[in-house]
Amino acid sequence: MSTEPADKQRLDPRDDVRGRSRVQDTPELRAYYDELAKHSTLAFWTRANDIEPWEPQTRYVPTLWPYRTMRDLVLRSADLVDPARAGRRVVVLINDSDAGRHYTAACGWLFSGLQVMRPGEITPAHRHTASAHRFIMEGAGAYTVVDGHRITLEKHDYVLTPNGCWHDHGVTADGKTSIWQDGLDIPLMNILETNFYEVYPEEAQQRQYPENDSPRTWGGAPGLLPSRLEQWQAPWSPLMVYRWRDVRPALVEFSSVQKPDPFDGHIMRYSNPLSGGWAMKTLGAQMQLLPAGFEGAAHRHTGNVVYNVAEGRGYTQVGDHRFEWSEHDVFCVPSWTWHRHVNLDSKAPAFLFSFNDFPVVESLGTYVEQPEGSDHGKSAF
Ligand code: GTQ
Ligand code: FE2
Repeated sequence: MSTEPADKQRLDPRDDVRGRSRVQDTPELRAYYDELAKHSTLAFWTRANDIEPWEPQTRYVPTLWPYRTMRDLVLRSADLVDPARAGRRVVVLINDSDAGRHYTAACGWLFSGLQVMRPGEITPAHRHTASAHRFIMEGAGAYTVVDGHRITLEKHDYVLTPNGCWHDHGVTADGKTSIWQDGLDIPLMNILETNFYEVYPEEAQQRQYPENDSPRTWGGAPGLLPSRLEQWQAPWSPLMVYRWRDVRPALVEFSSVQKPDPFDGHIMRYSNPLSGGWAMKTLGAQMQLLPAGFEGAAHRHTGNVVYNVAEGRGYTQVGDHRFEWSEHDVFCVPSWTWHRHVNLDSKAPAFLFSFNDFPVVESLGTYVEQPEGSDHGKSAF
């Protein structure tokens, strides 16, 4: 978005049409603009073409966080600060743009960070308006307690911490140093100015239910739901953890009978089993399998996505950037940016975990997708 004064703005030839702002500057107008500014106003036509772009203009840039570098940095934080003092010991992934630095965002209104916990450590219990979810990257013995539900966490499990739920996490004394990726809608909650925060009266919650009661109740077998339990009231998924030991074979089975999507290979969402929709209202997540040698076609869509490579090696072209990736590299695709995925392994599939703001974009009716070489979706209408 240009911050140049109106008199310096150059008219884009595309804007020299009826319905766009194309007012020529004059000394009288300039004096008028100065007067308006003194009264907390401005002339719409000096700003219109910027704030009503022909198509979405992202302020974020494609950014890669290679795990080779990130892992060392995250482990160093464990030597430097105690999670009880830090609140949460997290290295935040900042989009390489002014917007990323300003909003503490990985991409769009998505916050992301890498959290490390050593055996015996805990993150003190708290809650906030922001929703959170996590993808476990390495370690053993990690757990989280969400509103009294204790959930054990293993590598590549995906777990929810919905908005307003008390949560604390830790690694058991006999576990191993654990690293996971957090995703939150913190920038969105702050831009909406709806973000509250509270500390729990004790350092950690007492477990109020049997261990892993959420997956044991709601995730025993695909499609099998409890008949006689009270209907779930909350607007988020009652299934709070999605196990890699279930998710990986599900994608392999899916890919054995379906044609791959030209852009995303075989892609499945972590859904609310009661609705089939996204598991939370603001944050979505998916896992995709790129078949051996897969060369995806390019497309772009509204909505922001942050990826974490679960398995394999390949590259993703995002705008002008070619991000070569292998396990646990993180990268982002900003809204309306062309991208395509390639699996460089000719024998083995690759798996990409990703999270996104699609639930927000879809619920507002503003999801638009355009395949490369097509006019379809060139505008939202
Ligand atoms: O673990 O509860 O990366 O509240 C940022 C904010 C993690 C958490 C983050 C959080 C958490
Ligand atoms: Fe939190």
